[in-house]
Amino acid sequence: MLSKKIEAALNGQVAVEASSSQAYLAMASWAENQGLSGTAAFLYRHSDEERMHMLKLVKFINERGGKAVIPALKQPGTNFKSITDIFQALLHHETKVTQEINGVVDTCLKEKDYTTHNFMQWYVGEQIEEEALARTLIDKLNLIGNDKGGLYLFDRDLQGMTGMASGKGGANA
Ligand code: OFO
Repeated sequence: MLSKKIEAALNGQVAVEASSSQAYLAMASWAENQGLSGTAAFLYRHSDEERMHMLKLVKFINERGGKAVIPALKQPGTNFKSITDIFQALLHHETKVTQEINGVVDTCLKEKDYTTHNFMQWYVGEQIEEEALARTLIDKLNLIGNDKGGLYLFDRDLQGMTGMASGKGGANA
């Protein structure tokens, strides 16, 4: 049985994951309208993964005797200057998500809820991968600069790349 504090912390994280999914959906749509179909495909997948992160929390809360709260969402940012701008915003967003996850983990330790602490470790691991991948993509974009050919190849590479979770966690974990 979840304590009220843990239930509230997990529901807070439900809202964070839902707004991440929404934010990446807006980025995917922007990329699609720019003709960056590989980037769009990558971001659509990433948005789906964030939704799965949210669902995983919803199910855990309900299974543990709590009540998951499905939140209302604010409209995400839609004005991006460039593809680099997108990935910088994504990294910035993920860094904030990591802080939120660390906050939940901290609450688990304070409440001595080791079951939820264990459950949250999956999210801790996921964040390491997501931040690392976002940094790698930003580094590549910085190397490419304004080279159109490089950008074309970058976009094509993203087409086949599985989402931020590199296919090992994500939807089915
Ligand atoms: Fe990108 O993060 Fe979910 O957890």
